[in-house]
Formats: sequence, C-alpha cells, structure tokens
Amino acid sequence: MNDPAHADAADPEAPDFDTLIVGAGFAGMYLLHRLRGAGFRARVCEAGGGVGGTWYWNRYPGARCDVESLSYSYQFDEALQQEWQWTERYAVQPEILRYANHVADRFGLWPDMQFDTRVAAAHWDDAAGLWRIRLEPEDGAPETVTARFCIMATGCLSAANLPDIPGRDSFGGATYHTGRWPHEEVDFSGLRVAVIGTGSSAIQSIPVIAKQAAQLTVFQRTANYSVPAQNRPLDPAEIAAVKADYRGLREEAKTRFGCFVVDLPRPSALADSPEQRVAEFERRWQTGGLTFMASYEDLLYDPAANDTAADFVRAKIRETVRDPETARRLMPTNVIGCKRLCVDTGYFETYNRPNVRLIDINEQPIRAITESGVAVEGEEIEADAIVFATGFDAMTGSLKRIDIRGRGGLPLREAWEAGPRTYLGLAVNGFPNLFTITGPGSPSVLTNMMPSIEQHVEWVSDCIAALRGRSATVIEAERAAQDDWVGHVNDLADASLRSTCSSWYIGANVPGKPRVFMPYIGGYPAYAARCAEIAAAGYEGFAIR
Ligand code: N01
Repeated sequence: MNDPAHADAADPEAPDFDTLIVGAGFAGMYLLHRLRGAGFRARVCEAGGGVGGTWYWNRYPGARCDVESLSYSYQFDEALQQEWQWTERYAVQPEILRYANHVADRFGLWPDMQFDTRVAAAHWDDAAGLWRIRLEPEDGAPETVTARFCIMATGCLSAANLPDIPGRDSFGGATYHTGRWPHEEVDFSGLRVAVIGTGSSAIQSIPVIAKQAAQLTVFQRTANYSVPAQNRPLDPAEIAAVKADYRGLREEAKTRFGCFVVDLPRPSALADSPEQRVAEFERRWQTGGLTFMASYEDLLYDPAANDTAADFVRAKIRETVRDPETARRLMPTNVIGCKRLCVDTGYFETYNRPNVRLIDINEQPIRAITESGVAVEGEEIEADAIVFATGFDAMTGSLKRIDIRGRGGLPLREAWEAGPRTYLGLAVNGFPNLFTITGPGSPSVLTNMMPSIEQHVEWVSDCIAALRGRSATVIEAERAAQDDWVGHVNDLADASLRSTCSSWYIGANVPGKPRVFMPYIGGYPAYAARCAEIAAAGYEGFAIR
C-alpha cells in the first residue's frame, strides 16, 4: 500500500498511512483536509455509505439541528462560510447533509475516503511504533493497514442503543431506530405506530409521525423538558448582517460557555422577583431554543433556582395539553437541563390530536414486544411499526465497539471498564498515537459541536506536525496528567446539578454502563485555553519520543 508520493516511500518499514481517520463526519472530513494540507498521507474509513456522520444516520422525520445553522457550520474557511446559504434558523437534516457533501466536493476529499468500511480493530505495535488497523469492507475481503497515528472521529452519539425488551425480535411489523433510519422514505400513512422513548429524537419525530399515522402510541419512561424551537426561514438581511462580520460572531462565540452566542444570562433566578423571572423565561421561550437554559447563571447550580425554570415549563405543558391526565404524565419532575434540554416544534400540542396516546411505562410497564405490538401491564397495543427512539451508548460506545488495543495489548474496553479516562478528552494513557476527537473528558456534547470539532482537529493536526518538526514519532498521554485531568473533570461535574439525574451524560441509559459524568463541564473557553497552554508548553503531560 506504500504510495510513492509519500514522504517515507523509500523506507520499506514506513506505514501505509501517516494517519488513519475513523469516521467521515464533520470531524473526519476536516481532519483529512487539514492533515493533507500539512503534507501528511491520510485516509478516512467510514462504515456508512457517505459523509455526514450523525447527519448521515439520523434521517428520522423531523430531524434538525438545535444549534442555529449560521453557527452550526465550519469556520475554518472564510470563502466556504461566505458562499454557503442556510435557509432556516435551524437546519433540517437533509440540508446539513447537503452541506457535508458540498464540503467534500469543494475540498476534493472523496479520493481519500473509503466508505462502507467498518474499522473492526486497531492494535498498537510498540516495536514498530504504528497502528495495525483491521478494515472490514461491506463488499470485499477484510484487510489490515498500518498507520503511524489513528484518529477516532467516531462521534459522541453514534452507537445506537436498542433496548433488550423481551420479544423484540418477534415483532411482525417494521422496526426502526431513529439513529439508523433507512435511506428510502418511510411512509406511516394509515399505520398504527409505536414510538418508544421521549428524548430529543422522539420529540422531533413524534409531531411529524403523528400527522401521517392513523394511530400513534408513545411509550414514555421519563418525561422530558422541551422548549419551542421557534424555527423560521432565515431572512436574507439577517444572513447578510452575519456574513458582514462572520469572524466577529465566531470570535464572540469562543468566549461563551457553549461556543455559540445567546443573550447573556442574568446572575440569579432567586435574586429576581417572581414577575421578573416569569418575564425573563417568557422572553427566552418566545426567542426559542437552547437560550432558555441561559436565562440565569445559577439554574444548573442551585436547586431552588432550577425549580423556578422547571415550574415555568410545567405550567406551559399544563396550558398546552388539554387532557389533564396526559398533561400530568408529560410534566417532568427532575432537574431541568440535567438531561439535555429538548427543542421542539409542536411536541406538546401533538398530544391534543385524537390519534395520539401517551403511555407512561412507570404506570404500565412494557411486558414484551409481541408479534402484533407492545404488551404493557393490562393491555396490548397493536402496532404496524415500532420506532425505537432510545438513544445511544453515548461518548464511549463507538470507541468500545472497536477492538482497540494499546501498549502490551491492553484493550481499551478493559482500560475503561470503570468509565472513560482520558487526558483532555483527546488522548489515553497506554494508547500511544491514538487521538479521540471530542472524546469523553472534553466539552463536546455540552457545546456547539462544530467549533469544538474544529478546535480538536486543529490541536491534533498541529500536534502531529510539531512531532514531525522534532523528528519524533510517538506521543502518549502520561498517567499522572491523565489522572489529574480526570479528577478535574469530576470535580467540575460534582458541582453541577447536571450530574444528578439518570442521563446519557452519565451512561445511565445503557444497562450495566459505569456511571461517570463523561463530558467536561467547564465550558469551551477554559478548555480551549488549557489545550493551547499545554501545546505551547511543548505538550506538557505527554511523553514524546
Ligand atoms: O436519545 P435519548 P435521543 N425502555 O437518550 C428512552 C442529540 N440529539 O436520540 O430518559 C423505554 O435522549 C429514554 O428514557 P429515559 C442530543 O444531544 C440532538 O433522543 O432514559 N424507554 C429516553 O426517553 C440528545 O440528547 C438533536 O428514562 C427507553 C429515550 O429513550 C441525544 O442526541 C436531535 C429505554 C432516549 O432518549 C440523544 O437523543 C436528536 C427502554 N429500555 C438527538 N431505553 C438535535 O436537535 C431508553 N429509553 C441536534
């Protein structure tokens, strides 16, 4: 596989690639572009049939981004951000996928991406100082390639979680998982549909499915907070205003916790009068989207402050949903913002439709899936199709599903048995020359993923270039630096109400998964500054040889 164009082509010991990148989502594509630009020979391997990562797989009805499109896009290339035209405040999945394809065309990425190819294993060869990576193409024989660096651009929410409900495989109708939606159109017209789960994916898809289906039954385990998106077409004047100073918007975003610009929070919900608070929540509600949790600085730190926001949303649900019993079931009782806040278009209103029914599985537990539907306590709900909107084995699932083995053959699955341990969410002690883009221990899912991806890609590609500059070939996170980082991540998480509920942030949605708060909760600015300091200090906390 040695390429004569490769700098090391004369060396028979040279690996096939300088870097093997796993995943052709926004992280994998930008890595390829940047590493190629720095003169490295890089290859992307992707299990799916195209680019886009999460936006390739999550094609369920109603799928759309909850970060505004003008901010949920690459900023590394000014011409790209100037020429691309977003049409709605929050882009729909097909538009984001078109954007991903446009990027691949524009930067000529296709020749170095290999699709329909699952990376099954990556084993570190310490003597040779390279990774041996087993590729399993969908059509074709498995092969093993070698690469100096292996970069996991596998996404935080890509390993689908399919609950092991008794009888699941006996169902006679069609089944779907929101994160593995078919590419051909699914038409629910005239059908009886069951949706299991009430997270973001369910909350986006339920209003759309309800309009098609003859009958829709939603099975809810935990009621969820959701705020309206207030989505709308973008006005050409507002696009022009952003583009007149796109860099200014991006720079301001980098000073914000989540790396996107919303109105700054007021200091404390408890310091405002009840009238002021309701006015502030109402203003944010009307603005729409994730800005709601930015109403007050203490919402995620003080339970009494949090209650004020939770009460506001519960009152909205009570006002919206006509049947008081259904409204009661839909009203969450946990901490608002502890699970990821959902953003919807007509979710609670959907329960006023005569063809929609909500079952709280705490009151009527699911006993089994049968050939003809879902059997709950006391009755069987007949269905022609079941939609599992049951989420993901988040943050670690996509990594642990690959047989990754580091120094001395140590499996990553074993190293992370009690939960993920990383240095900066980027590197793992015992796993030299392995990088994880937006890995556990980085801000990732608590921020706008696009700039967080760009920050990681730039840090990793600069690091690899710096090693070349020093004629070094191996870098590994030191144990002590990793332990300190994990301790810091945990200390920050413990101070926040976010770590207090059964969310996928702590792995609670996957039976048997260790309960560890996985993302870094100190915000983008502090995190990016720390990464920059570490690089400037010659990659402090890393052993380099
Ligand atoms: O998954 P989830 P998701 N029996 O884990 C339920 C991002 N995203 O795909 O809460 C019955 O949130 C589970 O119940 P519970 C976003 O970051 C973004 O919806 O665990 N129910 C829950 O209701 C989001 O947070 C957008 O008690 C079971 C649901 O299934 C993340 O992806 C859109 C069950 C799963 O909800 C994941 O969202 C969509 C069982 N055995 C997603 N197991 C944007 O807007 C699980 N559930 C950008």
